[in-house]
Amino acid sequence: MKTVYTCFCTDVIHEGHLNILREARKYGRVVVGALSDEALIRYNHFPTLALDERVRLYAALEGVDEVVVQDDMLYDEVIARLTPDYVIHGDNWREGPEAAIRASVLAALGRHGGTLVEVSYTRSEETKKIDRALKERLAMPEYRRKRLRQLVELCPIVKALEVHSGLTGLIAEKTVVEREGKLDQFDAMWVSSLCDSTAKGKPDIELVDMSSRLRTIDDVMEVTTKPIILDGDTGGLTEHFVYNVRTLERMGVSAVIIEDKTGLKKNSLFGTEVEQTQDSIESFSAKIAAGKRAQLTEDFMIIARVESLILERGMEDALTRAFAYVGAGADGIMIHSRKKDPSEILEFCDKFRAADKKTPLVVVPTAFNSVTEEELAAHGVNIVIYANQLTRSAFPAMQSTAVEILRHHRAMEADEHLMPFKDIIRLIDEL
Ligand code: SPV
Ligand code: MG
Repeated sequence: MKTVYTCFCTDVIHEGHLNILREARKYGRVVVGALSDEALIRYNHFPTLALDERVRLYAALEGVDEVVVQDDMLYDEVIARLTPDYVIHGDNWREGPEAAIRASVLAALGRHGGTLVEVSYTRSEETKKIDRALKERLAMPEYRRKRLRQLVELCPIVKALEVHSGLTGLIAEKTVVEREGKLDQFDAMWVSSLCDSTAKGKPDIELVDMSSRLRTIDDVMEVTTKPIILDGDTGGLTEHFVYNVRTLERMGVSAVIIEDKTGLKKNSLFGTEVEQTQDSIESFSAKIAAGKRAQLTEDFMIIARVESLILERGMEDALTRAFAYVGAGADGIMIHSRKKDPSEILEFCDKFRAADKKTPLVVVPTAFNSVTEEELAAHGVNIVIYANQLTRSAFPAMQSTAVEILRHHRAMEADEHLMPFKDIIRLIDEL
């Protein structure tokens, strides 16, 4: 009896999967791989069913003889273990980032003389509807809100990208790259005060009010499913912060990061070039504790941002504050620096981790941008935020287009740098 292997990475079975199984049975005994949570997150979506539920779902399907767990997005290990005579897959992976996975499957099958069978990919109205329903479920507040905590548990490091509009949200949601044969994508989104303000042509001094920030979040939420971390500036007055925590939680935001500054907040990247006042440990701890008391779910995170290194108050002050804020109930610590050299950030992380193994650590490597995600993870960092790169890349591109049009009194010269409109439209989902 020949063995046929196929890997499923879905929480919902539709006609397309049943079609693959029907075809598979023609070749022999059918083994279905259930892709692990970690691999699924990188590959296409956050699971809405636990791995054991997915295994049971697949095992109950007619024509499935065995279900195994596939731990890696690449099939090498599973193919070496099972040496299937056939691997069967939809033909939709011949192009795009998935083509690299297909190539590695062909190579792995070649090692023992196995064959790849491709069936025409089913894309009916019904399967589209099911895919959409699955995506919409991921966007619901009760699913989205808890996802940041889940990702911190599952991923070596959670990667967040700055967003400030529906369009930038779509970029964070949909950008997938192939690297070393595997697919990669962002896990979460950061609604930056700097970029949200900049998009409105305003300075980053808590001038853009919470109603407007919520409007931005809602625009992003409308078209995405990934979890959202809000840059909550100083959190404002404690009496206001508690209401905002409730609102954010209800909307499905996963975390707010508040910084220990008081008075007129200025952007941290100015450091000591401008006057900035750090809050007292007591006052900021009271704000964190009040926020935690206001929360209704276990999901939402209030992350405390320590500004001691930005304000040149020293490592000891940074650590003392971090431990105090955790004591006050903070669900995570963000440590910030504007030095190009990452060593003070890494020193903080090592010293913090020596005493606290669990509380999530967040960093924003804008200045110290040479540090890699792997290095950060090795020093105990859980979340890395790319806080402003989308805005900083879009602005010069738009400005040079404006200059080109003015120079040439027409748009033709600018056009060669522009994305065709049909490509932009393809980003946008239709219901
Ligand atoms: C932001 O993105 O608004 C931040 C990070 O707060 S930073 O600009 O580096 O202070
Ligand atoms: Mg900010």
